[in-house]
Amino acid sequence: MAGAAVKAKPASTIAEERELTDGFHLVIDALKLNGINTIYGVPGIPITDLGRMAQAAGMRVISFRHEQHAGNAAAIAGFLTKKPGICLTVSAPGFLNGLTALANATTNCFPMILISGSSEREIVDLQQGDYEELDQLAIAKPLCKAAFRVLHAADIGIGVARAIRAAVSGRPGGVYLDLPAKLFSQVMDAEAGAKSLVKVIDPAPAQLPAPSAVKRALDVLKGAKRPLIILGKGAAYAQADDQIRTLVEKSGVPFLPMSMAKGLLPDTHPQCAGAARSTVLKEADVVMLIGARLNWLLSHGKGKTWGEPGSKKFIQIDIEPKEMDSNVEVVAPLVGDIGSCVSALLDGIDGKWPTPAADWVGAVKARKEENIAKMAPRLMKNSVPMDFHGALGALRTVIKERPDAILVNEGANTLDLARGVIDMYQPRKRLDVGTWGVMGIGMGFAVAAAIETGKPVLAVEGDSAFGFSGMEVETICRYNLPVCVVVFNNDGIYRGTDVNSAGGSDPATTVFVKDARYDMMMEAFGGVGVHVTTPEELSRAVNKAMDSGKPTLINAVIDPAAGTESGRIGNLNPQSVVRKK
Ligand code: ADP
Ligand code: TZD
Ligand code: MG
Repeated sequence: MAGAAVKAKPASTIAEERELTDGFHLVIDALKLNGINTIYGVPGIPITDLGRMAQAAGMRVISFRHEQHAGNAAAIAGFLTKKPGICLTVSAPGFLNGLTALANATTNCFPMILISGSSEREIVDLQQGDYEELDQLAIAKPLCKAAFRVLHAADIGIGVARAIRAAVSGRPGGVYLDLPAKLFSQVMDAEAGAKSLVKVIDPAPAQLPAPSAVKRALDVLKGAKRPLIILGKGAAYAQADDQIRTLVEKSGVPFLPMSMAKGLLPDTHPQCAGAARSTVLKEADVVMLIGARLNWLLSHGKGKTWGEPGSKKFIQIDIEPKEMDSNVEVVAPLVGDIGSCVSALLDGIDGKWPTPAADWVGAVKARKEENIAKMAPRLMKNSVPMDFHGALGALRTVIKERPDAILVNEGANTLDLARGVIDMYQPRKRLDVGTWGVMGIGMGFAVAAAIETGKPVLAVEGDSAFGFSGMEVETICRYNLPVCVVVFNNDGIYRGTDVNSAGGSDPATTVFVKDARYDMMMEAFGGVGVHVTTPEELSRAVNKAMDSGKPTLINAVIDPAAGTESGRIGNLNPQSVVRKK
C-alpha cells in the first residue's frame, strides 16, 4: 500500500493544513444552501464583512439608507416568493429600525428573517455599557413568530434552519435571528462546518384539511342562496392561483378581492364584485373567506356593513386554527393550506356545483355596472389642478396596458382611491400598506418588487407616505431599478388646505411646504424627475418611464382641496367635539 510508506506528519502540521471556516462563512453557506440568494440591509459593526463576503460569494446584497426599508423589502420579497426575505442589520439602533418591518411582516403574515448583529452577551446581561448595547432577543420576541440566538459557530446551520422553518411553515411571519459579534470570527474545521449545515426539507409542509371539515364546508355552500367568496392576501401568497380560479368559475359565486388579492382573478372578471362591495357584504347569506381575516378591514364580520345580525354563515379557509371564530362564529372552519383546501373542495363537489340563484348574480351585476358607470366620467376628467380621480384615470390605463407591472401603493386618499380605481389583472401585482395601514412601505416594497421579479414597478405614493421612505430613491438609482414613483402631491396629509387655528407662524399639523418639487429628489441622484399638472402629462411621463426602465419620479400636482380626512376610513378617526375658545 503506497500510503503506508509515507511517513506520518507531526500533529501540528496537520492542524495547520486543515481547512478552516468561520461564522461569517457559515452564515452565508447556510443561507445559500437553502436557496436564499438575496440580502436586504444596512452595513456596519458587526456585520459589514458579512455583507461584503455575501456579495463576494455571489449573493445579491442590496444596501439601503435606513433599515426599516430594507426590512420592508425583505418582507415583501417573502410575500412574493414564499421564501423568507432576509434583512441584515447592525446592533441596537439598526436592529430597532428593522424591527418595525419585522413586526409589520408578522402582522401581515409575510415570511422574513431579521438577522441582526448584537453586542456581547456577557456585557449586555450585566448592563456594562457595550457599544450599541441592547437585549435585542428579549425585545424582538413579542413582535415576531419566533426568535433565536446562536452562540456557537457549530450551531449556525441549525439556527438558520429553525429560522427558515419558523418563518414559512403554518401561518407565515417574521423571525428574529440574533448573532452576537463574537460568533462571526469563531473558527472551526471547514469539513465539520459544512456537515453542521442543514438543508431544510419541505420547509412549509402541506396541511391537509380533514375530510369531515371539507364536507361541512360544502354542505354550507350548497345550502347558500346568495353566496360570496372573499379572497385575501393569504390566497395571493399561497400561489394556488389555478385552483382558486377553478373554484370561483365552476361555482359561479361572485368574489370580492381584498386589496392585495386584487388580480388573483382579474378585477374585470364577470364574477368580480369589487364594484358592488357594500351590496355583497350586506346581502350575502354564506361567505367563504379564503386567506382573509375578519379584522377591521372587514368590519370584524358584524355591524351595519354586514346587514341584519345573524344573517350570515361564514366558511373560513385558513392555515391558522386560532383564526376561526376570532370575531364571529365560523360555522365551517377549514384549516389547512389554501392549495390543499381548495383542491379538496373541488374534489369533494365532484363537478356537481349548485348554481347560485340567478336573481342574486343578476343583482350583483346590476349594482356593479351602475357603480362603474357612475365612476367613469370622473376618471376621464382632464381638469387642472388634477383631482385624485383624474390622475388615477390615467394610471388605471397604464396598468391595463401593462398588466405585468407591479403596483406599490400607499397614502390615505391616494391609497383608498387607487385601490378602487386601478384594476389589477394578475396575481401578486398589488402591494400596499396591508393590515396595519402603515406608511413607509413604499420604496422598500418597490426595490424588492423590482429585484425579485425583474418587472417594472409603478409606486403610487401620497406625498406624506412617500416622505417616510423617500431617501431610498438613492437606492433605486444606485441599483438602477426600473421603478417609476408617482407622488400625488396635494401639499399634505389628506389635504393641503388646513390652517393653524391658533394663527401664528407655525403651519397646520397636516400640511407641508407648498408646491414642493419631489421630482428634484430623483434628479439629485441621477434619475429622471418630471413635474406634471394634467392627467395627459402624467400618462405620457409614466409611459415613458416604464418604457425606458429608468428610475423616475413624477411629481403629480393634485388639487390640495381634493382629499378627505383619513381617506375612506374617516369613521375610525376620533374628532374632538370640544374646541376651546
Ligand atoms: P387580507 O388583509 O387580504 O384580508 P389577511 O392578512 O387578513 O388578508 O389574512 C391572510 C390570512 O391568510 C391569514 O389569516 C393567514 O393565516 C392566512 N394564510 C396565509 N398563507 C396561507 C396559506 N398558504 N394557506 C392558508 N392560509 C394562509
Ligand atoms: N405613521 C405611520 C407609520 N403610519 C400611518 N398610517 C400614519 C403615521 C398616519 N397616516 C395615515 O394613516 S395616512 C397618512 C398618515 C401620516 C398620510 C396621508 O397623506 P398622504 O395621502 O399625502 O400620504 P393623501 O393622498 O394626501 O391622503
Ligand atoms: Mg397628500
